[in-house]
Amino acid sequence: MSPSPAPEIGIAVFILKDNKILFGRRRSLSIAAHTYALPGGHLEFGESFEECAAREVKEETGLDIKNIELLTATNNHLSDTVHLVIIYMRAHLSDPDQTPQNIEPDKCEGWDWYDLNNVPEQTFGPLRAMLQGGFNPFPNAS
Ligand code: 8DG
Ligand code: MG
Ligand code: MG
Repeated sequence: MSPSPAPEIGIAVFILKDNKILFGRRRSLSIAAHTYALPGGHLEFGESFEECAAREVKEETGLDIKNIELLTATNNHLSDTVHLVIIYMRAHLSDPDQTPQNIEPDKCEGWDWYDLNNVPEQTFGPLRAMLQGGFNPFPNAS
């Protein structure tokens, strides 16, 4: 008998710069192909959420981040075989002059900053639902 599928734990990071958020368009080999998503990845054994956020952001964009904070989590049972627990974090650039690099071009088409009021239409499903529901990752959000 094959083992039951287990939930995946993903960390997704809102990197905030002025009033903008960093998004990248995912390539076809990944889950949620062609959608725009936040930098992030899977929590590794023994890692804290903050360590995972800093590691994935560095691996995917080359950026160093600070003020890494937990925002919220969503529980997404998307199909018979896909169950994602997504932990959303927020962070700022350690050096505001840093620019994102596309370090994993096989996974991502490239990174760009988007205004909260003008995020790409084709956003990763659970993230889109959150943003359309009025979720605001900025610290001064009312
Ligand atoms: P890894 O192999 O480097 O550990 O992971 P990855 O290749 O970077 O993983 P990922 O697909 O980018 O993200 C991990 C999980 O999180 C994956 O099941 C998809 C899910 N996920 C969301 N929303 C978002 C999001 O906005 N950004 C990212 N990166 N992943 C997200 O549900
Ligand atoms: Mg990754
Ligand atoms: Mg990733």
